[in-house]
Amino acid sequence: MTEPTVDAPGYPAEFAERYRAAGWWRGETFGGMLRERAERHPDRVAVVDPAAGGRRWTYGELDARADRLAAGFLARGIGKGDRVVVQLPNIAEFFEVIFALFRIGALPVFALPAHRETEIRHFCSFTEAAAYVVADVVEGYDYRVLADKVRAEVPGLKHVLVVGEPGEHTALADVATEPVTIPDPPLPHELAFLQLSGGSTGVPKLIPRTHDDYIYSLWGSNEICGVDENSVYLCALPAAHNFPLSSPGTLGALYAGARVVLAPRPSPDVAFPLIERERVTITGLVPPLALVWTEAAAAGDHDLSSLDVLLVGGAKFSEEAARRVRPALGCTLQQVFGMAEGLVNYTRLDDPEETIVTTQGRPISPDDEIRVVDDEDNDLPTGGTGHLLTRGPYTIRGYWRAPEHNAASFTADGFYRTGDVVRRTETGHIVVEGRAKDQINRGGEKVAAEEIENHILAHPAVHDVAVVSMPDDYLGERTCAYVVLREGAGPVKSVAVKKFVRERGLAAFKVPDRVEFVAAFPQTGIGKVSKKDLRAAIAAQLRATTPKP
Ligand code: AMP
Ligand code: DBH
Repeated sequence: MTEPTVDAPGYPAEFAERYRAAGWWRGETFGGMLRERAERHPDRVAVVDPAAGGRRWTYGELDARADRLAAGFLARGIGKGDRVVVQLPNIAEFFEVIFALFRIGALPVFALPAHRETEIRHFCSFTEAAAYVVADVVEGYDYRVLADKVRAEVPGLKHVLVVGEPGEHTALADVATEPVTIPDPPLPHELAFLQLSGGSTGVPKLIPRTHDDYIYSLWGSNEICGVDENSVYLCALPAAHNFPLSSPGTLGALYAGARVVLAPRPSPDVAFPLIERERVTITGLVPPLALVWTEAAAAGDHDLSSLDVLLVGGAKFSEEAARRVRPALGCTLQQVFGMAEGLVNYTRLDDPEETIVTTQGRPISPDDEIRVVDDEDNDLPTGGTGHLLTRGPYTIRGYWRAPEHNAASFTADGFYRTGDVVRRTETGHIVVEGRAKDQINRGGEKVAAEEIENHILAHPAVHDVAVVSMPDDYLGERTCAYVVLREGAGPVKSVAVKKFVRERGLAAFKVPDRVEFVAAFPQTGIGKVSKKDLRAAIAAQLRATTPKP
């Protein structure tokens, strides 16, 4: 095995050699890539941040800022291999911070702005983070208060760095110093960062990505999505999420020497004026937002004619909604079915419209190995519906510090068990048919049933709980918690259960949308809770109570 780290399985040497020989792994690092672009075109705009009165950082400026902040991190004792939890909104400093960390070989851990105390505490303690980076107040929420709590609970966390007013903590602006020579810069095959998995287990797992493998997913995506130096990518989703980060995302755009425009929010009232003003050519959305944009575009108040490509992914995009994109927005729809663990599929820009609206695309790489198997891992013939397993030049071989999960999530020969149920067409396009993992996909936001069940079980009146998905017109799915109360427990209201989960300090999207109280759960033949029956029950109940349009 090559050794990206002792903490996670690397790519076996024979595969690493193959991926290098094929030209997928180019031997670049993120730090080196930004330097090269900055030297080539220092005055080209890299990042447009309409917040903070509107800032435009050139490649030269971003590069210089990353250098200064890298030196500041080193001066504070943050160095190669150290983990730094980064929880920032869509602001220019996000890139300054991550490129500074990339440069010194410290590993960003990509938290989302929605995460709260429980998740951040876990990220900081599990990764033994040296630092936690936040912005002061975003959308009315004070992240310094969150940082206070986390710091009190995670003694090893030495630094809290704040973009803006630092309060009790350290201002990020005070960290940067004169650039220094980096003592031990990261190598291309080494880890670059830890990405989060939507997960299906009690706590979110961390995904170790290398410079080589991730950079391949960037330029591979750029070629497929038509991103070049003239592109303008609008980052409408949370920047730290794998989709807007890499498919082809902000990092793909920076790799191409293109321009990144940051949207503080993805709603049409914010995004459409930015598209018009900055002549945005490409962006990515989850299905619920794509629906909202399609409807809002009909009003015609903004000139969206610069938009060439709209990527939609993160959750299944219905065929019906997909058909409306081109007429409404005047751009090509590109479906993307990806995962932070690696594999990313795209419909191609020149695919027939039928393929674009009815499939979730095909892999980036000729070296992406795809298997569709039955419950016993037997390969199915083309067209058969089964479990998707994958292995390839940018798909991890194991989660970070999770040997027991790895045994279940990967085959002995290194295929990742995606948990998705798919079929493949004759053209090699993948159609997502369902899911075998115990997860709810709330319009692209993943909720691991077990994680929420554990929190609800902590409620003193709760005897047992099962969290399942229920169909939803807007999000595709929402969460429903079926609860069995303890014998003799007084009546509990569903709002009380929701409040209980919220107060445990979880991201709002994990609070159950609905709580149903039952006397007992339906069982499978072998006496396990039948989630299939619970899903059917709530779906039937919703059908019976929602009036037909
Ligand atoms: P994660 O592993 O948290 O990065 O989430 C990736 C998962 O999101 C995939 O395994 C799928 O379950 C789901 N997903 C992503 N894109 C799509 C899509 N276009 N259609 C259906 N499911 C998707
Ligand atoms: O859902 C995802 O995680 C996802 C979707 C589209 C992703 O990671 C990606 C593209 O890269």
